[in-house]
Amino acid sequence: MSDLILHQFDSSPFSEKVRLVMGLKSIAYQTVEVPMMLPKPDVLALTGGYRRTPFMQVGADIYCDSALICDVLEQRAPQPSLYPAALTGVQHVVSSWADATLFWAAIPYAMQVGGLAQRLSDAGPEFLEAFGADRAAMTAGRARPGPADTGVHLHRQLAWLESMLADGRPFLLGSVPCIADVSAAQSVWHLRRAPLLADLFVPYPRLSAWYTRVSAFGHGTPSPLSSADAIGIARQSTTFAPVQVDAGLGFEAGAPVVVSATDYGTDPNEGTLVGLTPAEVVIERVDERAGRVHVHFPRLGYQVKAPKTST
Ligand SMILES: N[C@@H](CCC(=O)N[C@@H](CS)C(=O)NCC(=O)O)C(=O)O
Repeated sequence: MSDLILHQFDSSPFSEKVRLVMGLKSIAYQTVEVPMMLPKPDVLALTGGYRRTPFMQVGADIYCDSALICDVLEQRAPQPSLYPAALTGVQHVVSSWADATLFWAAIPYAMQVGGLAQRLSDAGPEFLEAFGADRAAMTAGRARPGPADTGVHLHRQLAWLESMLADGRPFLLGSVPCIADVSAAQSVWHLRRAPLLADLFVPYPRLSAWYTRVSAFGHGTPSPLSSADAIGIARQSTTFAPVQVDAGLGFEAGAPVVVSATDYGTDPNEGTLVGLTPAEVVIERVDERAGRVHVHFPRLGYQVKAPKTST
């Protein structure tokens, strides 16, 4: 049985991004289905505060954010690479754009225009209301573009993707797939699930053919696991992935710190600093149920602060 545990939910686009990586790299893994909205007691037992989806667990190491999960999967299964050296870094730039700007056009468009809101309300009007309130709280402070905005935002970016494929290349950055493909594919996947958007991709034939190629990666080999069992696995683990605190990055090993995302879902994660490099920040915390865990975050997109002292 694989020791990789992906905590995800089926309709989550960022989970789909990671599932496609599992497929590309033919990885076997276990999956825990997490709730789509708060409360998430079993999630927080492992993360200590991070509520976003997905996150990945290896024993008592918890990896938050799809970007860091992809880095860990790349180390575990280097081929085919998500970051081919020949691309000289542009794959990271395109992936970051797709995970942020494209995603934040696709999500509201699918909800407002694509009928996903109606689909959620099929689960009961209270569900839609609770979901809306949960996401409003998670994204408090963000602008809320309406359908006229998101339609233009989305088509502009889909046209960019179509033009990237204009020379007949099979993947966004050339002849081989990379992280940019799975980052862009999660939004296309989400839009294609929207019941009222059947014709959305008609003006984008190259993009449609590209998506067929990317979705053919599949999802690797998942097998289900309960959240209680995942917490038990963390509790029983006594070893951690190697970590280091680099000099000159602002904090010393052993310092109490608070780590949080800088964009949305900025819930604080408090712990003792055990790892800090330009790539990741790692805190150690002890949970009543999960025991001693190391919670890893990417450094990009996350801030590290000293806890506020109460005086
Ligand atoms: N930067 C994060 C973004 C993750 C994200 O926005 N995930 C959505 C689901 S696709 C989420 O967390 N929704 C709220 C939730 O699951 O509680 C990543 O790359 O993993």
